[in-house]
Amino acid sequence: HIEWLGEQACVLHGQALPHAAALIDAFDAVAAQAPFRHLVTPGGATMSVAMTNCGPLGWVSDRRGYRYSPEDPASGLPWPPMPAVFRRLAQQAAKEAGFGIFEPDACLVNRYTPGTRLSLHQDRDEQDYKHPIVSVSLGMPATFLFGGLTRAERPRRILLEHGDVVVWGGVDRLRFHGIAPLKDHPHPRLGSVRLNLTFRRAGA
Ligand code: MD5
Ligand code: FE
Repeated sequence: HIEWLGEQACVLHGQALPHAAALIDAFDAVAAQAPFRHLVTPGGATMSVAMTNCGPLGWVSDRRGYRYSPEDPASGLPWPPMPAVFRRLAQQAAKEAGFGIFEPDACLVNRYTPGTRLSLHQDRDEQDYKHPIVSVSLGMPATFLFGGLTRAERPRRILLEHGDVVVWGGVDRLRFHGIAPLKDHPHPRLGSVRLNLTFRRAGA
C-alpha cells in the first residue's frame, strides 16, 4: 500500500519484496567491483555509514567537498554498471508515485550496521532538483526521520522495513531527512545489515 508523507513524497510499502533476492544477488557483483568504504566529510569526520555506488555517476565525499564522480576514487575506474533489476524497480516506483519517466544516472548504496546513523541533511548535490529520488530499503528495519524544509522543523519518525521503497520529489525534494541509530534486529538473508539503494538523476 501507499503511505503519503507529503504532497509529493510517499512510501510504497513492500514494493521491492518480490525483487529482493534478485536485488541482493545483483548487488553482490557491485560490491565485488567497488567495495564499501567509509567516506570522510569536508569537516574531517568519518561517516558511520559505509558507501559504494553503481551507474554512470557516484556520490563521493572527501576533504574537498561532496560531489558526483564518474570514477571510483579508490580504483580510478568507472563505477560498476547499474543492474537492470535496480533500474527497473526505480523507474516503476517513480511512475507509481506519479513522477512519470525517471532515468536515474546514479545509485548510491548505503550500508548500516547496529549503531550506524545518518544525521539530518538535505540532498543538494544534484544538478537539477526537478527529478525525484527513489530509495529502496533492504535488510534490517530503520527509523527514517522525515523533516521539513528547515532544520528547525521536528522530523516525523517512519519505520522502513525490508522491501519498502520511498519516493519524493517536487515540493518535497529538499526536505531534511536522516536515519536514527540502527538497532540490532538481524535479517534472515542479510544478518545485522541494512542496505539502502538511493536512485538519483545527478547530472544533466
Ligand atoms: C538512507 N539515504 O536510508 C537514506 C535514505 C542519502 C540518504 O538520505 O542521502 O544517502 S534516502 C531518504 C531521503 C533522501 C532525500 C530526501 C528525502 C529522503 N526526503 O525528502 O524524505 O540511507
Ligand atoms: Fe539524503
